Amino acid sequence: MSQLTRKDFQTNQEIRWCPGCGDYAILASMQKVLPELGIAREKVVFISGIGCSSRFPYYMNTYGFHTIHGRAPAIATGLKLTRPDLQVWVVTGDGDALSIGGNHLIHVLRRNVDVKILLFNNRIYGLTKGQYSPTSEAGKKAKSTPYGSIDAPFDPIRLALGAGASFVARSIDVEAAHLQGVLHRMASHRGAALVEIFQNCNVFNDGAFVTLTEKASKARSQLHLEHGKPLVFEDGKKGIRLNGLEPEIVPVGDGGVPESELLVWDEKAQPALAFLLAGMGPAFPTPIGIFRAEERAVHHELDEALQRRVTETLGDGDLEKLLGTGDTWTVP
Ligand SMILES: Cc1ncc(C[n+]2csc(CCOP(=O)(O)OP(=O)(O)O)c2C)c(N)n1
Ligand code: SF4
Repeated sequence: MSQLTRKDFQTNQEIRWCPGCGDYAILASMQKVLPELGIAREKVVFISGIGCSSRFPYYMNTYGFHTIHGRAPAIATGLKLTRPDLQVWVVTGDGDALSIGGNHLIHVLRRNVDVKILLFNNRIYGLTKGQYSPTSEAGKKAKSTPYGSIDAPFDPIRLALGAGASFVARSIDVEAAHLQGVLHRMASHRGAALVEIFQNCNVFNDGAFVTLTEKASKARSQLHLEHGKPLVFEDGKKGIRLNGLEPEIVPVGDGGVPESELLVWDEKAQPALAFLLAGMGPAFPTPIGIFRAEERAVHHELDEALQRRVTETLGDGDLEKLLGTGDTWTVP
């Protein structure tokens, strides 16, 4: 197979995202990473639900399905079971994945289906023109909440950890190098891998992540999770220490605490710590990177093993016979 390039993954479709939308940067990162994986285009499939982000498969020169609202994980599960040789990516938005599709999302993670999920989180419904979403902050004024939302938002990272996801990460649309690094890790992970990507919807929720992306504030606002490294931010001047079960911000170095007192990140540790970091709250920097990466049994392999075991003891199945056993009756 000749070496593919980013261009090979672009299509001739007119891109129908608003100018300036964060989706463009995510698309560019994905198209940069795919040729580096060395997988044939016909072995790659993108499956989406409904939303602006879910238009993604049209812009990828691979196989793809633009499916129904919230149901991409179900379609991806079916595809992976019948064609385990394919690399299956799911593209979804915060509304698509966490509202109408919340149930499907938790089960694809629980089952550890070998799919890679890109969850574009712009904390708003983009396609339907600006209603609040399950990740919109309390008090959010939007088209559907003109006096402010009274709902507590939930955090996709905590939801994924709670569902037993074997790989959970967070990145940002405009942090290309970081996002591409996470995409590489997801591609090599065996099992369900989810990345929450903070994505700017410059039309209906502009600037939702501005403190994380602005040059002036990003060093104090982003906390990079790197396996085996102590948790430091603000150019190494501050760190995170655990005081019992409470994280605290401490100064590091001259006059501060020694680095040895800081929390050292372990993406393979039991998920309680990742859960704690994900919920640190607004007074803390926002963790970016891989919260959890764990090897555990993969859904389609468990299914294949089960089929082998049953066939060895009971022989090949016969669907007609199975349907005809037990109580059957004919409807006149
Ligand atoms: C069954 C059904 N209910 C509602 C809708 C309307 N709808 C389309 S997209 C969407 C939400 C999209 O928001 P999000 O997933 O955050 O994606 P974004 O557009 O922001 O990328 C909704 C409610 C629909 N298409 N189908
Ligand atoms: S509405 Fe928002 S999310 Fe949708 S294309 Fe426009 S900027 Fe992007």
